Amino acid sequence: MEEAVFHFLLDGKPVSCRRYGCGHINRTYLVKTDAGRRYIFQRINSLVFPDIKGLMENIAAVTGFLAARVEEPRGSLRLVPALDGAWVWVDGEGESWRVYDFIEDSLCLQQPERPEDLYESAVAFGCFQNQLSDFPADTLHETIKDFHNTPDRYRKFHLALEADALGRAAGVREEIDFALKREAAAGALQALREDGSLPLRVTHNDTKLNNVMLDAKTRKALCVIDLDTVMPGLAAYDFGDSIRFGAATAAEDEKNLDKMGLDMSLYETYARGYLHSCRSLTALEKETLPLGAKLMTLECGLRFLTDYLEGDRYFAIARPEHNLDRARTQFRLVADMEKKWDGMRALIARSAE
Ligand code: ADP
Ligand code: GN1
Ligand code: MG
Repeated sequence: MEEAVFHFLLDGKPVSCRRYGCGHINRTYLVKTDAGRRYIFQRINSLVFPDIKGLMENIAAVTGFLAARVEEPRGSLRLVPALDGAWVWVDGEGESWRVYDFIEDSLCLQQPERPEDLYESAVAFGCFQNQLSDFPADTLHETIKDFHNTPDRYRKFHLALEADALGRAAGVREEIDFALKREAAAGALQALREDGSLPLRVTHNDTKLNNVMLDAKTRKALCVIDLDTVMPGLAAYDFGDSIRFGAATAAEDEKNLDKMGLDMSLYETYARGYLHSCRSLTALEKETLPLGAKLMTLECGLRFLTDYLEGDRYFAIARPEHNLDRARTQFRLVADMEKKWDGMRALIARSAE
């Protein structure tokens, strides 16, 4: 890290550096300079993202496109070039680093502190999708192949289950059965994608509340961050992942499962903000939004469970059964969505009128 700070075109000399944020994937640092400027340094996770060149081309193209369209300077992430003009600098261990301007006077929340926070995140993601509706989606690299291809996530789950490398399967039979019971219906979105019924959009694919910056004073949406997974995808992925994270009544790794469920009022709040700011959706896209919520939650639980079976190689963990706890909350949330299914669909149908 000490070395990375000297390889980018910063305003001033670096005077401090510390770990920052709580993402699961990259290693993030906050760097300050003697000119009073702040920067976000990130070591990109090369296990998760094998094609860093393609990933950075996506981010440079999307941030360049957005920066030319938004007036507020904090309205888009801004990359800072390395001394040689490239967007990444590779350290002695072969790890890639990139730098963004720090988005000042902003907030990044792990959980909504009030419903308006979630509404604003919906506005941020809705605007993001709308602003990119004339961006050529097919020019983007698929930075993680089959990222939200739920049947393919099941295929990987089955491989992990058969291998059972750490002998953990016997202890999580209930969770395994929960996932298997839902496998047959889990391919619905992928089928609509493959038969062309749903348009391919530029999607963010990781639309958690903590990937949105809000203005610290007004608490209005500023911009969307964490663009590593920007790829061609379905609107339902982005809507769904936001609901999974933001309209849940408990944190993703809550141990007390009784606290976990879908907050219908937050669901309504997010849907309102999203549909209001993203006007370009087709009727079928709108209809598939609740399905996106259910399938993104199921898929995420399946990914956590797969990682638990494989020995926690993908998601960063802070305690031994962290991924299992995460899988359990996600499955509990799916079960609650199943109970509230008719209401979830009716609400979208009403909001879309
Ligand atoms: P990860 O993929 O690991 O989640 P993120 O890109 O989301 O990485 O960054 C992790 C955290 O760092 C964010 O949740 C946010 O708090 C903070 N962060 C990232 N980029 C910026 C930025 N440009 N300005 C201010 N904070 C940022
Ligand atoms: C990861 O990077 P972060 O923490 O925003 C993951 C998402 C999961 C999420 C679960 C590239 O997101 O897909 O939904 O954790 N990102 C990647 O919290 O796999
Ligand atoms: Mg993030």
